[in-house]
Amino acid sequence: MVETTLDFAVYSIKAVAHMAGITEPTLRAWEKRYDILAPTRTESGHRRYTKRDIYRVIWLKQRLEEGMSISQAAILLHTQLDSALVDEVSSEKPGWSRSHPAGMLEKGYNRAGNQDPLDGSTLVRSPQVLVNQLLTAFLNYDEATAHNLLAEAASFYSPETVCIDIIQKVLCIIGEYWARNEITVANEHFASTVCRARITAMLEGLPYPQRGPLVLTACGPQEFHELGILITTYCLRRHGWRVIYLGQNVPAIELEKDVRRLKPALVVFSSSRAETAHLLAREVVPVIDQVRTGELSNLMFAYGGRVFLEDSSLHSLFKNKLYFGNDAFDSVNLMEKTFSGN
Ligand code: B12
Repeated sequence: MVETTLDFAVYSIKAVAHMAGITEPTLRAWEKRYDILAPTRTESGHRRYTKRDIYRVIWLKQRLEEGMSISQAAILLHTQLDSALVDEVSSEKPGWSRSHPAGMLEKGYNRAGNQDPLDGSTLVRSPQVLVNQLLTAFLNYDEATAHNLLAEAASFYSPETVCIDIIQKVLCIIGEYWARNEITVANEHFASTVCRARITAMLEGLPYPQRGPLVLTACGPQEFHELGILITTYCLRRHGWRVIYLGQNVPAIELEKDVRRLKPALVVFSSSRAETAHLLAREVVPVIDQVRTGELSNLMFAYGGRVFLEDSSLHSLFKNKLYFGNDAFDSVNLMEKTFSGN
């Protein structure tokens, strides 16, 4: 970390408590239990904090005011970039910015924004604040708030920001909670179902192209993580490609029937786990290779998904196949490249 004035340890516990608006015993308890602050000590043993520490404490306090528990907030704090955190806390209204990102404000579509009483402009929550508040809503099974926050995100931010900086980010944190046994699978389901509804709404807002090469998108055998491929479907359709999404856990034998019937130019699969990447390579790839005759002789196979970022050795299972990019939005460029000239 670059040392800046943010890192000068000059503030006493009394000063920090005063500036952050919490008591000294609370501050000491947070320090001891949640490993969030590591003040230096003077020769006489008194704690000395940095400005960065103060931002952290204020940020934590804001999360508690939104309904998060201190243990949840402390975990979340460890996933925050310090720079984003400082921006969020120190902006004139914490976590809000004057923003017109998706062009909706020009159309007068500002129902989700708050009016700034000083100049009447619209204030929009930053993506990071939306992530934090969505997380709280998911942990509390607060469906109405979660839907409203996602609707707000979709009104003000680009699809890329909604899908990657908000949905993917909050679900990644949900996954960490699940992995640490701090939430149930049902809670994970709840969060992904709400996000799925938003992605589906985005998809439904697009026209259905009638012409051009057909693309089939799907999750292979035993793969139930579908949001990534749904977003890929959205991206391709938004760029005018004809895409049919076949769903989760598509068995190779069923795929063969659909491929023979629909005669796509390309089939695209997503894998989130090594196990399903192996199944995809072992069961689906041979089917595609086998049907590639006659009218289907140019049929292509593409793959993607989070597991390939985690373990690049898995690419070797898909020799001569197309890797469609690290995130769903990459797929568009690869698609253009692959089919340019068609
Ligand atoms: C929601 C979720 C579920 C839901 C899925 C519901 C649904 N309808 O999709 C349910 C509850 C079913 C589930 C089940 C399981 N899950 Co789960 N799940 C998640 C979670 C929290 C979010 C996944 C998600 O939707 N992310 C949001 C999307 C948008 O992100 P994404 O998938 O990464 O996609 C992006 C990119 O990867 C890329 N991309 C994805 N696909 C494709 C395809 C192409 C072609 C391209 C170009 C790009 C691309 O583009 C997207 C946008 O950028 C993750 C945590 C995480 N870190 O992802 C765990 C996680 C993936 N699950 C995990 C596990 C272990 C499981 C289970 C085995 C156990 C369990 N939790 O019950 C089962 C297995 C089910 C199965 N057989 O598939 C682990 C996987 C660990 C590993 N490496 O093996 C994770 C990482 C949780 C963790 N931290 O341990 N899960």
